[in-house]
Amino acid sequence: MTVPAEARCMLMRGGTSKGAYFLAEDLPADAGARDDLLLRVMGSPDPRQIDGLGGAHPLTSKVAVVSASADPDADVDYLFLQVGVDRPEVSDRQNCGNLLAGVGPFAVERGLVAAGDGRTSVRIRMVNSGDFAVASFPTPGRRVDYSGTAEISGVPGTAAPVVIEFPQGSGPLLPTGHARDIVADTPVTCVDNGMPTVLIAAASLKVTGYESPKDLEEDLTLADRLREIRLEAGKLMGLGDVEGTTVPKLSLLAAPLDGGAVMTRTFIPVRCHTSIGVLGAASVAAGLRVEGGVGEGVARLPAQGDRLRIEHPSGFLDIESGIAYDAEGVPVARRTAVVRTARKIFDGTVFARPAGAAQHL
Ligand code: NQM
Repeated sequence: MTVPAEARCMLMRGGTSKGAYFLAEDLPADAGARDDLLLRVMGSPDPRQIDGLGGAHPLTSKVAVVSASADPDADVDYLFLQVGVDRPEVSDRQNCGNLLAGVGPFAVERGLVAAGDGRTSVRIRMVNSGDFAVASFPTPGRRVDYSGTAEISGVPGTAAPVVIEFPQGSGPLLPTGHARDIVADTPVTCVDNGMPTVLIAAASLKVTGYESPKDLEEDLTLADRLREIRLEAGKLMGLGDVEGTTVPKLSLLAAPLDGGAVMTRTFIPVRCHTSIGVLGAASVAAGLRVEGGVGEGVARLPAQGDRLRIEHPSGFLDIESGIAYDAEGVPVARRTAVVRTARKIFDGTVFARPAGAAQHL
């Protein structure tokens, strides 16, 4: 297998994550060769990722692969790859709604989509799940303008808003078929509105849900409980053995502190998120609305409207998300919408660490 030593790459912040964006044609077509290159580009495996682009955290060890779409309902295909930090793994088992925020601007920058005069909408097929999203963002003078006044918690300063809308997803909202399951002696709601997520009342794990991510990560008893719950819930959700995968995520729920609907601490799945993922928040929001779910008695849902404020360790994420019940009484997600921001950080050629310095699985 010959793996190239360099590739054209754009580093972007997408929402509260950061990742390397590539055109599919700029990476090897063979998935093994591609993953080998990406590990070396990111500097993995190494807890500091010192010899690559990665930022030593799952939220900054991400890759977006973008190409023109053959699907008549999409302009571009977006494949998300999570690159392990200290493990030589590249996973396509999950989506990322944060890097998604950079996909439309990147598609315009690379000439895959022609910019509109003023605003551009890009229809995106998320290859990992087969779901669709539409991202729209300002393009004055037919160029992407990253500057603006939108603010998102977890990112300093302001930037241009990227409005992302998700029509109804393709899979069941409740993958186990129940609003509530008992998993490893713990009541949970398993939900998937774009990100398979296990909702758990923080109190049922004997934590408050207001601890810092660092304190929660250092709680080894909690880590064991979460691992046990995740393995069992993964099976119930039809995901099989999830020991080595990044889904499902786990969101601990507590009463809101600042006027929102709920406070969250989300494990992705071992590290505790410093905010919350976009699709993770979409899943929490939909899960809170399910009658009989574990959010009941914890969350405070607004009396009307689809907008919910999900509180998290660095602020909040506002999301529009509603559910409806079908003729059989099964809850289904309706449209979800969110505002993110994104920014081009650099564009150029990335030089990968030489082969042989790490072992590829
Ligand atoms: O849920 C982190 C992130 C994510 C995923 C993760 C995401 C999403 O914050 O849509 O964006 O859950 O691994 O980037």
